[in-house]
Order: sequence, then structure tokens, then C-alpha cells
Amino acid sequence: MAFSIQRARSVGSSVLASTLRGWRGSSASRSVQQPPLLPELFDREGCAHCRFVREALTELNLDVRIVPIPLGGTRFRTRLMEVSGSDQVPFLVDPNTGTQLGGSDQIVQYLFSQYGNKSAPAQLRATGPNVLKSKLATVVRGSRGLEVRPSKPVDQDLTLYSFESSPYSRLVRERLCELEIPHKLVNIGKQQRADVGPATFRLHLGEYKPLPNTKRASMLAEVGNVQVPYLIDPNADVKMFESDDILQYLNQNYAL
Ligand SMILES: N[C@@H](CCC(=O)N[C@@H](CS)C(=O)NCC(=O)O)C(=O)O
Repeated sequence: MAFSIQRARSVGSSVLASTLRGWRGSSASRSVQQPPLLPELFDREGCAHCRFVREALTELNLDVRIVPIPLGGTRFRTRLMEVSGSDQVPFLVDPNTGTQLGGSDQIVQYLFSQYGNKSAPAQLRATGPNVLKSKLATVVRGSRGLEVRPSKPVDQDLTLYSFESSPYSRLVRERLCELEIPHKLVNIGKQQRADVGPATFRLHLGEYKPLPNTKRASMLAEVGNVQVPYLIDPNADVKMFESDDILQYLNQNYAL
């Protein structure tokens, strides 16, 4: 019973975090093309400014490699210092254009002009009110996804299917950050009305059909379901749904 109350609180506070940010990072563009090489984002899940970049990535329908830089973490800090000359996050490395950028406003604007052919929406800019709401989102999550937890390094990157505002996916992203586990972040935001709602209770009658030729359509064909979070761990040949199971899996296999 105590456990399920804890779980309800965790999901509830994650819903509140998304609400504070006005559910930015829910819908995804239908048209943006993924560049051939995976951009890298040095990221801290609980960092207010990193959140704007991840919201932009979902809205632009872009996948990236997440390099987690939790406070107190050392695994990727040297690499971040080498590429950026500082330990500040967010920091983006885009090998497709040779771009290396720090600062959420600069990164968000770059992503929208390079991959969206438009200006970034005002709600993703680091204005005082937006930063305050993003910081509050971290506060309501009890500052999860900010500080390092001791962990074993992984040989190969994991893959996480997610979208930024997904309350269940946030729980997993926080843990991946705390455990300094690098991963490919596959963003599958909502592209049509039928995508809205939990996988088991969509706001849509009849069989669920993602838009053709999308990541959602590929996921349905390959995995048989479109639901996030979905974790792939090539180190153990594991593929799994359900945030609670994924958290337990990460704790058992990578936390020290
Ligand atoms: N019990 C699942 C719930 C997962 C869930 O409902 N995820 C939502 C997003 S928060 C989803 O996949 N919705 C369907 C969709 O986006 O197409 C868990 O804890 O992982």
C-alpha cells in the first residue's frame, strides 16, 4: 500500500511538472527530417534550461544522444569540458553542421532554424517566468534528475522512447541521468488527435493507426505497441515497457 501511494505521488508530481510547463514537449512536427548523424546533448534532466531544449527536440521530432551530466557526476564531465571549455549544461554538439553551442536560447533557436525553418516559440525561451516555471517543475519532482547516484558504466548506449511532457517517461529520464547512463533519446510526440491519451485509453475510437512513415508507425510495426517509456538495453538484450519495471531494472542492473 505504501508503495502504491509512493508511486501515485511520483506520477502525480510528474503530471504537475508537465502542467507547470503548459505541456510543452507534447506535440511533434509532422514534417521535420532526422539528420543522418545523431546530435549529442549534454543534459541534466532536472536543469530548468535543459528542459527547454528537450521540449524543442520533442516538438521538432528530433532524436539525440543524451550525455547525462548530473551534479556531482564525473563520468562525462571531462568530455564536456573538452568540447565546451566549461561544465555548463545544456550543450549541443551537432556533427551534421559542425555546430557546438551552449545556452538554452542559442540551442533552441539553432534547432528551430536548422531543423524547423522557423523561429523558436516564445514559451521555450529562457525568460524569467519560463525559467521560474521550469525550476518549479524540478522542485515538485523533489529535485530528482539533478544529482548523481553511484552507478556502473554501460558498454553500449541504451535507447529510450519518450516525449518530453510524458509523466511516466520523465521518471525514467531522471533515473538515467542520475545513474549517468548515456542513451539515444527517441522522441515520439503526438502528431494527431488519435495519438493523445495513455496507450490503453486513447481519445480515439477504433483501431489505433499512427500517421504513416513516422517513428510511431515504425514502433508499432516493430514492437507491436506505441507506448512510452520504452527502454532498449543492448547490453542485456532487454526491451521493456512500464516505467515502474524500467526503474527497477535500472536500479538492479546499474545502481551501486
Ligand atoms: N503504465 C505505463 C503507462 C505509460 C503511458 O500511459 N504512457 C503514455 C504517455 S505518458 C503513452 O504511451 N501514451 C500513448 C502515446 O503516446 O501514444 C507506464 O508506467 O509506463
